[in-house]
Amino acid sequence: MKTVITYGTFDILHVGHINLLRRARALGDRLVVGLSTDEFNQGKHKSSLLNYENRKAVLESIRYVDEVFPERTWDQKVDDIRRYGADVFVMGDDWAGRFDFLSELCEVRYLPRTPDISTTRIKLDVGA
Ligand code: C2G
Repeated sequence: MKTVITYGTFDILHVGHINLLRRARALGDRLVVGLSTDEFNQGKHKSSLLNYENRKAVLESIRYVDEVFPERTWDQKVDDIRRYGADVFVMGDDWAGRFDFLSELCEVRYLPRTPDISTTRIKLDVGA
């Protein structure tokens, strides 16, 4: 069982998120997702429109996602990788280099972001 792990806020889900999740899942047999809690988002200076429970329910309904767990701190990734026995850590390449230290535990992959779409832009477009 090859486990892939990734993290994010996944607010107002869009094709950029789906492309990331689909490609991450294709790297293994299961994908577990660390979903930023509302409190952690404040620490990231990101306010999500949808709260954690809402974002979690949406992610759990996606065929590429096998499990969703809370991301509460920047420092939990090592423990998460060990707990899930993750073989591959995946993020979009806007994070390139930021998590290279995890390569001691598992493969670290940065996948190209999907261009021209972001939750921030969607919020601006709808005046949220
Ligand atoms: N993403 C993407 N293409 C986009 C938008 C997002 O590939 N057009 C990817 C991001 O690179 C990230 C994932 O989708 O890997 C989730 O994006 P966000 O919800 O914006 O997550 P972020 O705020 O980057 O949180 O500890 C890591 C953080 O929790 C990451």
